[in-house]
Amino acid sequence: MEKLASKLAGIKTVAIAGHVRPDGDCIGSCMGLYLYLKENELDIKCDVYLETAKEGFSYIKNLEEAKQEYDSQAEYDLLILLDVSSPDRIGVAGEALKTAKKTICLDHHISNHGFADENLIEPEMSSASELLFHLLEEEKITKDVAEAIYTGIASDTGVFKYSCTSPETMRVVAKLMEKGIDFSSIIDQSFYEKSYVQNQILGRCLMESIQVLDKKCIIGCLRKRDLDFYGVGPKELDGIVEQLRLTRGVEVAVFIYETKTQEFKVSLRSKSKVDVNKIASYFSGGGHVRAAGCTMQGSIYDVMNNLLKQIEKEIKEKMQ
Ligand SMILES: [Mn+2]
Repeated sequence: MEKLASKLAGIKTVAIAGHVRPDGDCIGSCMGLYLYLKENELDIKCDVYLETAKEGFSYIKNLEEAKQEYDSQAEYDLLILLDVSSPDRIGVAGEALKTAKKTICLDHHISNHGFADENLIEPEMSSASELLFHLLEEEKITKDVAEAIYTGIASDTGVFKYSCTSPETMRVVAKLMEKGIDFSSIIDQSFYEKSYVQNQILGRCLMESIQVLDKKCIIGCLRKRDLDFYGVGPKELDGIVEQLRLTRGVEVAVFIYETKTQEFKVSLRSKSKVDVNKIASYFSGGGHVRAAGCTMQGSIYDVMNNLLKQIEKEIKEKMQ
């Protein structure tokens, strides 16, 4: 693969940007590239834009330098977008797509149609971070850069277990490990660690969960009053549905939380057979075969009844 350096001739200013509500891959790839350019391209002035710096990623060097607001006076020779699948998903630096002299997009989403001047889209790769690795010169990747890229790969592969993890992903990961990174601590901090209240609300939801449909389906539900009691928002409910899914014998996991009176957000996961995208789509939501979601109106009893009818239909169809 042609290295990024070949695209930097004559470039004096670079803006790096990711997508709205940045995840681990977005933060890891943006910061990895930012640190790499700062360390190796001393003539280039570089800014990185990330909407929010999520808690848990504070070990990434210079993360505090990421800008959360776009300076409309700024002019860049080059805008590099990472993990951004469409123009409307560019976070704070959306304006730069029009004003930068040249734009490059590095991405791995199959849905990316190529909206930048130059587009490097590799849907076979686990993450934008894995793609970025191939564009950098390996010997110039320092431990700090390796930590950021490793974070991105670990995040998008669900710590190397999702089907997007390839043997090539693991070869890249091996090279990052050789840079001396503390991979155990990175995985703990960026992926598994929860705040105390997050653990409390997870426990509460698991404790009150119920198994239905011959124990093939598990449902966990949190009401608005529970969320208010613990003082948690939707962002802090990540991972609950995944824990429900890991219940032995369960095929479909459902996590429901109340957003306002008579309105519920529903997350669906399946293990190996049921197409939860089909179920979510029935209720005007969507997602993937094994992970999908929708918003539903009505009382909690209506929501559960309507959902369970569709889940039962799918389970009967796929599991008999
Ligand atoms: Mn990604």
